[in-house]
Amino acid sequence: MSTQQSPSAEAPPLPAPRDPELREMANAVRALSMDAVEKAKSGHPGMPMGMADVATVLFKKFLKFDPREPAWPDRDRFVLSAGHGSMLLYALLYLTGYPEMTLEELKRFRQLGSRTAGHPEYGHAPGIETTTGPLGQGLANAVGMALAERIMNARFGDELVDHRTYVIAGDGCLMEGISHEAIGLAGHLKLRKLIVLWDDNSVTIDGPTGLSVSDDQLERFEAHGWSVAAVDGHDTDAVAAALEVAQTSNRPSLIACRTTIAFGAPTKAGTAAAHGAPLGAAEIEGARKRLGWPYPPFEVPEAIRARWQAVGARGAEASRVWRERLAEAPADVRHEFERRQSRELPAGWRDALAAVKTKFAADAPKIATRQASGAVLDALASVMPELIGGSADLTPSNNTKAKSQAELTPRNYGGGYIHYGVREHGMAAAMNGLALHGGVVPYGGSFLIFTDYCRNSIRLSALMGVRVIYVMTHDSIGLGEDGPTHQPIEQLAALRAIPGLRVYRPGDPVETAECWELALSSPKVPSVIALTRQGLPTLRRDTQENRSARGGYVLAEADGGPRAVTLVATGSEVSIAMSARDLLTAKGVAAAVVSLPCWQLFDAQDAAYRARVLGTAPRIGVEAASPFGWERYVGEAGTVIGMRSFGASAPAEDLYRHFGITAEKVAEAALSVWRSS
Ligand SMILES: Cc1ncc(C[n+]2csc(CCOP(=O)(O)OP(=O)(O)O)c2C)c(N)n1
Repeated sequence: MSTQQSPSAEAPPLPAPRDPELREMANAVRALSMDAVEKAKSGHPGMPMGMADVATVLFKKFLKFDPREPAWPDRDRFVLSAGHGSMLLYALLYLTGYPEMTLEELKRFRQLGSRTAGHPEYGHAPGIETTTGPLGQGLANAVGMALAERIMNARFGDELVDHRTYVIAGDGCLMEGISHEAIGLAGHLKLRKLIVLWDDNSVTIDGPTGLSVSDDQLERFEAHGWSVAAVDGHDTDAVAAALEVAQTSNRPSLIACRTTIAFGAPTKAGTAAAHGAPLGAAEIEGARKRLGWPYPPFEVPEAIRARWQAVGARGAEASRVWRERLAEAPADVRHEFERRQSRELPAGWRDALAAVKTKFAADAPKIATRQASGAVLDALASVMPELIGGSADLTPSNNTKAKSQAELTPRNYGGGYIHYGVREHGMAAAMNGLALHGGVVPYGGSFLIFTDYCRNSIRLSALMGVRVIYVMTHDSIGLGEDGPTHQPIEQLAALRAIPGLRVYRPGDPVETAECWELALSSPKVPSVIALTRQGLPTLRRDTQENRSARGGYVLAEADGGPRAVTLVATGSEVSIAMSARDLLTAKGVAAAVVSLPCWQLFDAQDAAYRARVLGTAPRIGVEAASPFGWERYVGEAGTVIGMRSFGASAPAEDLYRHFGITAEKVAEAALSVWRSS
């Protein structure tokens, strides 16, 4: 007989719960979480076990949702920002009866093709409101969701839009820099229907939080204009009381919930050991004993299941009544609401855009593409009420504010323009939240160089497939005197490497209008539109077809004979290529110019089209950026006129000359390639 003590014998008994029924419900979440992580042999049991009591109170008493109508527009949003605790969310969705979150899915936790991915992924199952995992992102998405609610409420009123956004965030979320931007923005905008439940368990991966952080989170949030409260996260009455108070606050609310990570586990509770690894059979057995959960893995007794199902059924009546209200709303209001929910754009937007494009082609202005973009926005904003613009404090540089757009402020959520402040990352993550919420189409500006500051949010736009439009100006050394800290070099290549993201770099005003049309017309695709600071000539005078839609096209075919050389360029370098073509033509060398405003769209064309555009003559790539990636268009041995170092501080024209990105240099390179071909 073994003399080894079982873990439960060593651990003190758990204090009696405030409400045994709620504790049993929470224990169902705990057991499913430990079992799923154990079966997957990977995952994070600690956080779901620690926050099970808090989540049970939230779902049972507060959250407005209806598993049978998971897309109900007026549902409360629940965001699990601490995405590593994904089993908490999956268990809740299963227990409350989301039809697609079956027990089988819980058993397939973290397996290929399951809905129960390692971290919650938007689109895998209804009820997963956003993709979380990179800490802090969910919290910052939630700011966008809560803001979208206020925007839609300003337009459609309490009858149709009146819901809250709840977040569970961990120590990690609050340590990440993005949380600073997010909570500052939420406090400033007085997003009173945003409620954050902080899993205040004082444990991260490395050990106790005392190893790395001594922030007073309550004072911190308070300083940002939030209401704050601190409760024992295992005292369900206290959690409920704090949530009750938060409902009435006129500011966003933080509730610090003091919890024990892996609550119930006999030896690992309260320690980092429970954070991110299966508990192991003995520890699970001990936890079952301590929690008073004698049931086999993945089994929830009928009585407890029934209690959870009642929670899931609680919102059905409210959702039915809401649908009735929508049906009874005046037809124009209902149609507008439904149109915006369906992500369909209003009649007239393409005409408005076509009018600007036609004017560009007729007037042939020499303007920066950021100015052209500004003119496009002026035309669109008045016909697209869902367009919500903004900039991270570069409004006059990004040309992102349309003349008709009023400022969005806590006193006017009906405004269409957000001053995000110097918060690129917060802006990008909030835009993801705006897009995910629905009813609005967000775009926001900064300098292209600062896409590095918000890259993870851009990546998540692409991973989730949401229509967020990043208007990124000052897209090369062409920005001039601000110098190498501001001049993007590798950013285009880095953005093009993100799967599913469309990176547009229009070469003139007409292409700028075309790229905007493309970005808006794809409801499940995020876009970066890279725009110049410097003026560019209008190259395109034809407007019938959106030629940018194929990603690349022959802007100017070779004159007087078959192509001797093809110059392939993007953005501001298309006009340089056109001038080089003139120089080459004068020397009797027939050069074609291909404009390539969107690599992703060009790569998606059939091989015959791409071959026709690129031709068989030697090719030169021209782009004032890192040549990384250009080999696919010019060949392994091909020539790229680009940037092989950081830039420098000087007027733009001097820089172009200094770095050899001129029509003369392009023509020279073309001649040498042609001669040796
Ligand atoms: C941006 C980011 N950095 C690092 C990680 C890796 N990571 C996952 S969980 C975690 C610790 C989080 O601690 P906490 O929020 O307290 O969660 P708990 O230990 O309570 O589960 C870290 C560093 C991550 N997911 N995202």
